Amino acid sequence: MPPVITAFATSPDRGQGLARDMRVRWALEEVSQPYDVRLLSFAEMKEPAHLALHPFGQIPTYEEGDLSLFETGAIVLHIAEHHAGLLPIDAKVRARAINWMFAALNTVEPPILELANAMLLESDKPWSKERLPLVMDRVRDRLEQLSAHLGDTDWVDGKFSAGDLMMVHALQRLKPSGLLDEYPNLSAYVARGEARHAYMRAFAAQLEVFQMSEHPKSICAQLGH
Ligand code: GTB
Repeated sequence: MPPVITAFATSPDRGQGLARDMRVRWALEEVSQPYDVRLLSFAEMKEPAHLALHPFGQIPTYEEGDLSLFETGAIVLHIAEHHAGLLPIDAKVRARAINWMFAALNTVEPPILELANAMLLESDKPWSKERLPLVMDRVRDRLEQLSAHLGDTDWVDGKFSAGDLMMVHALQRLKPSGLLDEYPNLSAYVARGEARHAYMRAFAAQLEVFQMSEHPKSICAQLGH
């Protein structure tokens, strides 16, 4: 039985790859593992059956036999540890790749999420205009540092790894802000991630869910299901 992940039945980004099941789909595609998807409405995410899998009522989750995981960092690490392709064999290089997964999640992503919240949820607040530049500068600090580290290399530490997967996905969230364009090597880094075949397969699968929810009949006909 393939693992089962959960995802939005109707993603707010209209299936554009920003919801976090994308990380898990991408990781599974990188290691060529098939998977099934259970789609959830927002209401179903807060019901006891899902809360038993994810105490915070979010997607994605990952079920494999009697193992059930939540948090994309833990899920992608689990996949990478059990299948070749996302973590180097050499113990020290492997540890450094995991180091970059944590850097993506704990150091780079938090100010990016703060900015997304500021732009999406706080723009009507009287203090929003004054606060936004501060939040943007906190993101710039991290981008400056990451850009300096990356220089003209393709990936953060040698070959593509789970560290790059998490980093690229965290950075993608910045696209509407325009901040990524201020760092051409980071824009190119994200584009390199998006050009990977595994990424494209994961993206297409996520987009298909949204299209099916909008136009179930015409998409089914196109896909021949
Ligand atoms: N730390 C957790 C992880 O990495 O797994 C965070 C999981 C998470 O934030 N899940 C979100 C969720 O379930 C979906 S991905 N939210 C519903 C809730 O909390 O009630 C976050 C997300 C949602 C929508 C967009 N978008 O539309 O652009 C982008 C990202």
